Amino acid sequence: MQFISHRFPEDHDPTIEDAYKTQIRIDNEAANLDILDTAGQVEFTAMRDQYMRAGEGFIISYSITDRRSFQEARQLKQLIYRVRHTVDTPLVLVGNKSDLAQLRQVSIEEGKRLAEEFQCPFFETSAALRYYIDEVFATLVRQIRQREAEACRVNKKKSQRPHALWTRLRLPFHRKQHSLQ
Ligand SMILES: Nc1nc2c(ncn2[C@@H]2O[C@H](COP(=O)(O)OP(=O)(O)OP(=O)(O)O)[C@@H](O)[C@H]2O)c(=O)[nH]1
Ligand SMILES: [Mg+2]
Repeated sequence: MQFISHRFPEDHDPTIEDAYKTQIRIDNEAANLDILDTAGQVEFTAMRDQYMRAGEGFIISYSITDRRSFQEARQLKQLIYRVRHTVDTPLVLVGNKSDLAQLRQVSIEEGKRLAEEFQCPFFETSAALRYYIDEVFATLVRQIRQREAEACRVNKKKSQRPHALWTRLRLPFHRKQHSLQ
């Protein structure tokens, strides 16, 4: 909500599933975002496999004041891996509630280490104070774009390969034909 509408509801209204659409410019290029705010509570996680399969990128966020949520971040990453069968998924790890330093249970170093393990960018944010909120989304969009560009390069190479192989296969015939003339 801070990202989309600069609002911060103080109460905890457990999410079942909320969807938001917005358009922003990142690195001078328009990005149409379809954001799915998913449920943290287990009783609302029925759709988890579907959104993990369909999502182009993920923000996994825990609360720095709640060690259990940090452990759940690792479980979520494993679930995403199990559903998608690839480690190559655009991802940003977020430790939220950085304004509540006096209640901290998870250090910045632990967050950074987990992000290294995940091989993804890491931010400590405060949704309450709107710290690093835009940066998280911009970073995720960059990750998605990077992955798309890589996929394009691989596909291009693949589509060129049969031709190259065919040329190589025909080469001896060409030579023979020439030598016969
Ligand atoms: N101080 C502080 N409180 C926060 C921050 N972010 C969220 N909260 C509070 O933490 C509680 C839970 O926030 P939610 O955004 O509902 O958490 P959630 O992870 O979406 O919860 P589920 O929808 O049940 O998964 C609310 O009371 C928020 O006001 C923050 O950055 N700082
Ligand atoms: Mg929620």
